[in-house]
Amino acid sequence: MINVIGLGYIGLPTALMLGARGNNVVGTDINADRIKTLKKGMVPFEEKGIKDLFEEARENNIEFTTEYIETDLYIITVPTPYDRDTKKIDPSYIQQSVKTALGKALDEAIIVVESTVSPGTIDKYILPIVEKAEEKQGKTFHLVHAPERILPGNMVHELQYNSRTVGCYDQAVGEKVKEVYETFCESEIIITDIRTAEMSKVVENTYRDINIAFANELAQIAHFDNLNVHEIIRIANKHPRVNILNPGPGVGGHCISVDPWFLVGDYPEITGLIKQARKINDSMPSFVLKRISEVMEEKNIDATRVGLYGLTYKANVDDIRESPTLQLLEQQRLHLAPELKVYDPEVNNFEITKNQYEDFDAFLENVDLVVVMVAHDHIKENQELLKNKVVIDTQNIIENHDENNYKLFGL
Ligand code: SAJ
Repeated sequence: MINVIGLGYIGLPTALMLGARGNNVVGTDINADRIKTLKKGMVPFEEKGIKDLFEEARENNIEFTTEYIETDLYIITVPTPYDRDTKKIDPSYIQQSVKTALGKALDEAIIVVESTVSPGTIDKYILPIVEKAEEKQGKTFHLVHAPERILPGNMVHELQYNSRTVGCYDQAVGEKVKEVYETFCESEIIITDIRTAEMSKVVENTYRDINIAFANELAQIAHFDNLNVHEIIRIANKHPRVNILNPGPGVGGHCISVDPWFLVGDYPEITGLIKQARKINDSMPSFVLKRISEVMEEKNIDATRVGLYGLTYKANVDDIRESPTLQLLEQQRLHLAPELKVYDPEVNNFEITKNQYEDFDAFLENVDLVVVMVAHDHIKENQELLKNKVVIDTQNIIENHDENNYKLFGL
């Protein structure tokens, strides 16, 4: 029996996938409302393919509860919050779940931590808890770190086809965990030590942050010199060894904008590049704000007639954590400015910002300048509705603007 602890964006798809592939799974979450929703067979968030996966897992009798169960395999997928000022992670959720699991665990049980942690966390904050429990209970427990590696928006597919890393202290334990992951993972599963597993996970997200920062810096350079950054990138990417990413209004989500700080925090003297990349990406919402004020001035538009399209941190998801739009609104608040109007078709909570619209038509009626912050399919499919608007397209998705007479500005 596998007990998956923490049924959020990562834990729920993981539990469902394990269940769907014939494992006995119990999913545990401290949030009683979430458990109630799951017991009714409802998925608490949108994700491609998750409903079908849920059905398959239910056919295999997956269970949900607020309790930890007595078993020999726990998979911990609780969040790792971080302090916004010190950038240090707060391992307390992981510590608490490991402690509770150890209170129930059978002798020789394996505890797999999937949550992303800053390198060194397992040795420093989790291992001592396990050793203490072993001593107290006279049992043996095993710790494994198998960082999750799935892209929100494509989780079900990536769970199955992405390669995985299993970090362990003991090769035989790693092999056992690998066998479990092999029930659903069709790609390579690499066994390594715990510190290498921790570091490689953080490095993956840092790599992406640095590459996005390069694209964003190019956008700022191109704007300074009145050049089209997208055309420059399109041409440069024809080179066989060049693959520049897309500039945008910033980097959001709970991964790429967070993990690089772990390295900066731990190695402050030797992470100049990583820190600079973070700074560039964090500067993008302010850059967009500056672009808005330039265009308002040029087109003689009042701030009350400016609307931001998109609140989520990326296209076609409903997750708003650390989103560039929220960062931009935060900048506005710091300057004591009234918040701009906002609309997002993916977001069902209408209390996120003050001037948030539920209805796209009403939003359009009330704005003259639309700033496309997120490349949702919805706006790609409805772009003719922007015809009589001035548009700042931070995502480079509005097409044929000349024919349709858009007054279009880029980043
Ligand atoms: N972005 C750009 N330009 C680009 C690509 C992305 O501005 O060319 C922005 C997005 O709009 C978004 C942010 O970057 O705001 C991050 O989006 P993303 O889709 O690149 O990644 P995440 O944060 O959703 O998920 C990442 C993934 N990591 C990598 O691709 C290395 C995922 O595989 C990880 O599992 C996840 O972080 C995690 O949990 O760590």
